[in-house]
Amino acid sequence: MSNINNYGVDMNKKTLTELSFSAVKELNDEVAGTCSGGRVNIYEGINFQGRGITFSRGDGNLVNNNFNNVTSSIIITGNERWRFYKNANFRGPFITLGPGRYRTLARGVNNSISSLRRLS
Ligand SMILES: [Ca+2]
Ligand SMILES: [Ca+2]
Repeated sequence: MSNINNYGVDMNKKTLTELSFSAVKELNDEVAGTCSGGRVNIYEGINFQGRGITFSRGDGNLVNNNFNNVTSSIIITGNERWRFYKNANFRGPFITLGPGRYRTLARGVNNSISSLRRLS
């Protein structure tokens, strides 16, 4: 599997044709259009409704963004996995999610995420 983030880092060594082909091959148009090294979008409502916020690395305390314990849906672009924690400072129970669109979150995760970080 190629790694979009690595392509970003190594972009100067590769041709634009190679980059475009890899991105389009592995991601749908919507995701590819917003992908530039991996992002997560979290939303306060299910089905990506309500307020949303985007991170490229993570956040150790979602209180800072007025987003504590409200996340109900998630979109992950790029090739990285992300880890979402029940407590601030990357503590407590967590779930790990790969690229994709998560319209709802499991009971116990929904409205409980307080910090998140990109893995690798
Ligand atoms: Ca919510
Ligand atoms: Ca929490």
